[in-house]
Amino acid sequence: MFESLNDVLHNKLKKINAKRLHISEEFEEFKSKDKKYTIKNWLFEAPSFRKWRITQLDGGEKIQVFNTVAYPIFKCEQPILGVDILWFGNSQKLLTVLDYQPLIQDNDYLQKYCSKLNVIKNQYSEFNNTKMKRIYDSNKYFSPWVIICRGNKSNLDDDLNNIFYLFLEEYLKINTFFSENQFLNSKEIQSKHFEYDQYSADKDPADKLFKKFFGEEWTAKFIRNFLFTAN
Ligand code: BLA
Repeated sequence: MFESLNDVLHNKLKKINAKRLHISEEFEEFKSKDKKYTIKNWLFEAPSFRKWRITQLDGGEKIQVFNTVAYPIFKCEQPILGVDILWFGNSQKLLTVLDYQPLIQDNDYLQKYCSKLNVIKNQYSEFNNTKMKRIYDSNKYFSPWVIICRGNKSNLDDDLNNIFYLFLEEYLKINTFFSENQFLNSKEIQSKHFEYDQYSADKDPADKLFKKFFGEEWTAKFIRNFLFTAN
């Protein structure tokens, strides 16, 4: 599932001259012992992005996940792109979280780099939810306009592809339109990126799933060496 999102993203990556990087075999594709769960990962680097990772988890009817994070180069203060999309087949529930994840919560920064999200979400009422449960702090690395949908099959079939396309398109425009930093220098950007990884590694509810499917040892390595490497 989510092949179409992955295709859209791979095509965009080609357009921005992204280069696929080698990753270790056990992260490229890994199966649970019972073969019910398969995780696949891709890693890219582009002139404006020091790291762009993609994860797809195929758990058949039970769970499907598409997750991607883009880290701009340290010279560039724009938000980190964060996407977490989950489909739970048994309950037919969709959870999507799409955000231009701000490095700081300064109002001018948020307006400049994140406010396009509001324009996008206003076109899709089912995605116009900003309320989070208490897993993450909504004021830390999330924008006021984070696009959240707790939806169903119709949201998955009708809107998700369009909204993902727009979300990606607008994010890449930020990168072309604003080349000068106004709020942070490279050193500050770097430390924000590392703090983001540390914070996310601490909070990400994915590790429970991964441990259950793929075991403690693989999960610890995966989180530290692929998802949130802080480098
Ligand atoms: C929530 N993400 C979740 C949940 C799970 C995952 C199990 C809780 C589901 C629930 O509340 O019903 C699972 N996260 C994963 C998996 C991966 C993962 C399998 O990263 C695989 C790599 N999460 C991110 C990124 C963002 C993010 C980049 O990894 C930013 C957009 C957001 N995930 C996010 C948020 C929630 C969540 C905000 C909670 C939603 C809420 O509070 O309502």
